[in-house]
Amino acid sequence: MDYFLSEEQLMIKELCAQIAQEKVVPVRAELDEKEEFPWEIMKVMAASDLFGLFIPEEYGGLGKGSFELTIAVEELSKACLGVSTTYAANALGTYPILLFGTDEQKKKYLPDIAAGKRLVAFGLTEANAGSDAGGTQTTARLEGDHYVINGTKQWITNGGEAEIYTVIAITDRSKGPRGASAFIVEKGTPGFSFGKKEKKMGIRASATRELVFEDCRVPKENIIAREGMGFLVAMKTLDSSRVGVGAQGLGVAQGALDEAVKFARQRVQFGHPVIGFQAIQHMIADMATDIEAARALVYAAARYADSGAKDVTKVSSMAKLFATDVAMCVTTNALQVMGGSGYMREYPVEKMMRDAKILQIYEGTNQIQRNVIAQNIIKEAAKAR
Ligand code: COS
Repeated sequence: MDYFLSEEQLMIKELCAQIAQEKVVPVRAELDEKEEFPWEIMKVMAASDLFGLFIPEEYGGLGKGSFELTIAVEELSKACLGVSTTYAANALGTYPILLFGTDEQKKKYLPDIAAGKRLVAFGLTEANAGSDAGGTQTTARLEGDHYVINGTKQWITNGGEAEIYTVIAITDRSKGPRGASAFIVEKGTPGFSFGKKEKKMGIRASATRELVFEDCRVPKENIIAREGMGFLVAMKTLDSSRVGVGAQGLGVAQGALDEAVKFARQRVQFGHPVIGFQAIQHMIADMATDIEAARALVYAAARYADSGAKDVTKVSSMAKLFATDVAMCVTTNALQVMGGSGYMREYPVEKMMRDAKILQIYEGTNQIQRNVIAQNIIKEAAKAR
């Protein structure tokens, strides 16, 4: 289908497709096997200005939006979700500064982020605060000109590799979610260290670590927005970022379908290429239809977000939910089309299936997305009455 991309958007798509083919595809299996962080690919993306896509020009970026980021993430995800997670999580970590930062904070951090000089990570999740993001235990206490942060964040994408961290901590426990605040913490700040790198089922090129804060003193000007706005910062950040997770689902699904079609055209059984069998054709037709529906929804959600609409929560959750469920279904069925070959590491589809699973879990499980969608429908119905 033609989504009427502008010339500039087509250029971004082609550039990312080229990086994916030339730089990602040749090394993705090795990065997965060795659990190696894709620094070389990140350098290529930085040199191509791709880290600045969604950052305003006045802060050194290209001044584009969610839609352009979606296209970039989709193309990278066709090749490797470990690589695209590294890139997309950088945007996730940047949104708190972009959406709520002061001009000084933006001037201080965004140009380096846009240039890809400093990678970013978002620190929300904790051992006992996963789906229940309001259950944050990490604390930040104001002492003179500094906040003193104590606590541990868990499963943080880009942890250890990133230079800049946007972190949610409680400044007033008596206020529940309204007692959370958001902070910028730089790598190297005394009292801030990292746990071991997690061993994962998929997206093994991406780094996942604990962030450990032990009397970590950050200047009080590093608070994002005001005390008590941390939960809102986190929710608005996720509203913006979940469209990108949808784009990841879309990309990996398309990548898996392309592999399955290529395989089925050359695999001969009973004297015919298996693509000639209706059982295979129907699976391919279903996969392609699901992917197109996911693309239409993800692109519409990204364009809606770029229109300046305030109420993006429901549609970004829908895009994440639908496209990532499609990703799990399509990668599983693509592997099935390829039979025993699909299960082997010689082909990329088993990795795509392992990688796809996280999309239904991170940035809010798909069960949480359904809660968010339903809550918003209930609110809309109450308003309409
Ligand atoms: N935008 C603006 N405000 C929002 C919001 C959003 N997207 N989501 C919630 N809020 C507001 C609510 O309106 C409410 O405000 P009031 O106190 O004025 O009524 C406040 O925030 C608390 O909201 P709620 O009561 O819905 O919070 P819950 O503790 O029930 O949690 C969910 C809400 C489950 C949606 C939230 O915790 C969540 O998104 N969890 C998943 C977290 C996640 O994605 N983790 C992955 C980590 S990042 S990889």
